[in-house]
Amino acid sequence: MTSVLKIGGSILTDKTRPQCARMDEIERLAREIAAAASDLVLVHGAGSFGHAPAKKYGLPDRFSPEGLRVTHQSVVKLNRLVVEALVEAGLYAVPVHPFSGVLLREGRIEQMPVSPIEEMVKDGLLPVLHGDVAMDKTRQAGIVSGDQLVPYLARALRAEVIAVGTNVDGVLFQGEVLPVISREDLPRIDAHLGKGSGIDVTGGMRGKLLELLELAESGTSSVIFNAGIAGNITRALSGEELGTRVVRSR
Ligand code: IP8
Repeated sequence: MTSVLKIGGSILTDKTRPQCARMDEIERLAREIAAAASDLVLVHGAGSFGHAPAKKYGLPDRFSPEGLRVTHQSVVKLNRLVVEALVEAGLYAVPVHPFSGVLLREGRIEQMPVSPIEEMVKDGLLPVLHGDVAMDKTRQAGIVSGDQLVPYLARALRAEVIAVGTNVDGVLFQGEVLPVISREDLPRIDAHLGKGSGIDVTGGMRGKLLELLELAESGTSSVIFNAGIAGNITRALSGEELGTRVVRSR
């Protein structure tokens, strides 16, 4: 049974300060994953390593080879910190950089090599992907958010546990966590969906939710939970109910 876990950049970094990693949180997440992980693909957000340079260079709206290079190199730095912490926690974590293999069309993933990732998981490795820049067939420059990678990987790997860790308790509506949400609830809650803290070029909670609602419509449910609370990552990976479950509409 394969699991896909995403940890948001707001947990791993201070999104208000460029290239500011929260090492204590990265190490905690590594320990929690080590306590629960088997057959796992990890995706992490870019946090201030990605969103700050992307905004500086006007990505993805403006094509800038220098912007692509600088932003990619910056997110690779965060990925290295995450991978090293996971290795330190005893896992066979390996980096997988989307920029090297993803091709977008109109901002959506058109191509991505998933077979190597499948083999890594089968053979006990832990592939660690991240939000990244990517080439776009129609728009030249693009950004591939971890939130778009999650449903793509979940479908391709037929994952059974899909968990998206953020810095809030789930999808909030009028101060309360919605335990379950489907596409039918969207019109009612849309105006209340947070944009997230700090600089975010990929849509915060709304962007995340839209991706997962689409995945749910194809029959695969997922959970959005607070990864900032100790123990929650292990709980989510064990399939425990917490946060908001995103399900298919009735
Ligand atoms: O933090 C964004 O990825 P995300 C990637 O997963 C860049 O949305 C380069 C800003």
